[in-house]
Amino acid sequence: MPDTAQITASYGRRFIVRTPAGAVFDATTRKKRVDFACGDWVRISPVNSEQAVIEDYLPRQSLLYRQDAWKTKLIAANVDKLFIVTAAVPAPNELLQRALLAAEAAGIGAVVVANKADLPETAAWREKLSFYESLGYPVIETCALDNANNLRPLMQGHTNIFLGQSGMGKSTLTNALLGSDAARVGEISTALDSGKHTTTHAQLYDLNEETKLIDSPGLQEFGLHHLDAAQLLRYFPDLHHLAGQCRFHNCTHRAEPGCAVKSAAEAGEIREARLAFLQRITDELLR
Ligand SMILES: Nc1nc2c(ncn2[C@@H]2O[C@H](COP(=O)(O)OP(=O)(O)O)[C@@H](O)[C@H]2O)c(=O)[nH]1
Ligand SMILES: [Mg+2]
Ligand SMILES: [Zn+2]
Repeated sequence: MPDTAQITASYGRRFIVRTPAGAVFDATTRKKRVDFACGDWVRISPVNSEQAVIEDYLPRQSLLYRQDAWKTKLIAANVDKLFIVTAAVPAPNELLQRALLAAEAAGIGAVVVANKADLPETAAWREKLSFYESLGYPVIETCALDNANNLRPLMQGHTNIFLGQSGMGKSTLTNALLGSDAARVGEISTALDSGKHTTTHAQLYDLNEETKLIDSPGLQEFGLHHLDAAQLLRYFPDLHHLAGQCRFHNCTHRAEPGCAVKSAAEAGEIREARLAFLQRITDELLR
């Protein structure tokens, strides 16, 4: 008789699952293809008091994933708040913008964390992040080395996830919130090495009875192949109003006549950098 349980850790093909009563099992799947993610509620068949087999997953409230031209990688299921952890050091890449698109597409609320507020480089980064604040995303500054208490009110009652590049401080923030060293922290210098000291799998923690937090491995890439190029504008709060306004349904927003986005850019109504980002993602999806 199958029981239900939640996946609290996913190691590729092996999982840790926990029942509502608190029983924990080491679990494998029957199928070769693994389509379960940390946060999934699943039906399990216990094999003994320590091991179980995952039969199936229950309907998901949300699914966060990324996809490149070849494969799909599940990030987490049933998350309803995404905290994108950024810092001035190491150098931020395009991941923030991509993760925001993925959050919009998945219908998940997003918060931008500006960690390492203690570093002098943070001043310039703060300025860059003000753009995202103007789009309506909360931008919260933290210094994980002190505490992360200003994140607590935003997390309360939600299933939250920390997502971001390696070395931004996701695991340090997790530990600050848990008041323990449960999550493995990597030194900046080794964060991009073999992964020995960095987070290698997604892990779900309880902050309190109603509040969960998933710490995830650093992402170098965030493929968005699961998004539809024609729908892309809807996921940009600053370009949203231009959705459906281009003459061509499959407009690449480069040289087409009647491109509403190009017109808005020429009129100085939208940022050049955002147009360039939109063009890049559109090309990627149409390729
Ligand atoms: N100066 C400073 N360093 C931090 C802060 N938060 C984390 N770090 C350091 O950044 C490095 C990477 O942290 P880690 O939590 O492993 O990052 P993750 O890869 O995002 O999980 C470690 O050396 C941390 O001590 C912070 O607020 N300020
Ligand atoms: Mg980590
Ligand atoms: Zn266009």
